[in-house]
Amino acid sequence: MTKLQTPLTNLLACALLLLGGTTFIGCGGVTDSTNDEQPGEQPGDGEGTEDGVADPNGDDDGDGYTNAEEDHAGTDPNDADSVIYQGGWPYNMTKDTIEDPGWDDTASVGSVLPHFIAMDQNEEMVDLYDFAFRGKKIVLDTGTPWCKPCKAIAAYLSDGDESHLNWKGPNDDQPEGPYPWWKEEYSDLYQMVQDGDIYWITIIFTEATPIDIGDIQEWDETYPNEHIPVLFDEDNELVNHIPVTCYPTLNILDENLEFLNVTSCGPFDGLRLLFP
Ligand SMILES: [Ca+2]
Ligand SMILES: [Ca+2]
Repeated sequence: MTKLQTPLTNLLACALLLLGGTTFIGCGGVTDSTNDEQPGEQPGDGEGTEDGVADPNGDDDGDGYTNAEEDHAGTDPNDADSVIYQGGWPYNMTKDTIEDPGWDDTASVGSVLPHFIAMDQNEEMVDLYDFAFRGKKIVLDTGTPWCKPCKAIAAYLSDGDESHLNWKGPNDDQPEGPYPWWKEEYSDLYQMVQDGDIYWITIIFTEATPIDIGDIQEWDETYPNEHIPVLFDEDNELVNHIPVTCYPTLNILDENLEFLNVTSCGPFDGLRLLFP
């Protein structure tokens, strides 16, 4: 491994990878070792209860977080500028009940995600345990800033235009068409993210060429979606836990943060799980 590897050589690492006879157009070579919908109940009417105590399930300042959530997190339930996450990501008042397995073991199907906390595009530390217990699948979308198919997915999720998922193969006679991992029946994916049916979390990590939070912010500005946190796995903590060896790669958690699949390479398994 060399830290002197350039983005150009990174690009050359993008390849056609054979996965059990299925061609995966992606990128490989991880070498480093090292809100949507409002959370909680419906907003209250701001009047509080008869005895003057705020309704815990209300949202007196209308910032998307309930009075109880704000009291729990230490933000001001009467100040809309005081929020738990600028991104509006969910908050989980019972996350302490999740038994953190730690980072010693690698992921397996049914194992619980270790307590992963990472910086988002707003430069806030986001706790993935805040996404638990909402009855929604949580997609861990891992990639690097220079990975072309990762960008294709991000572009599609930004505006819903499936043509972003087209690519042109290396052979002249190969027609342009969707990436081999994309199927027509997945076309509801964009709407599922927009409607908050699932949580989509993009995780950008370092592979050979060091990156910083500016790269995460640039990604979010290029492919904006107010429903998608873009997190910086600065120490490749999550990436090494799975471990991810090529990208884009999708791993899905259930609402209890248990891995429904453990995939090191490619979006095939994750997409199939989202559309059973
Ligand atoms: Ca509030
Ligand atoms: Ca507030």
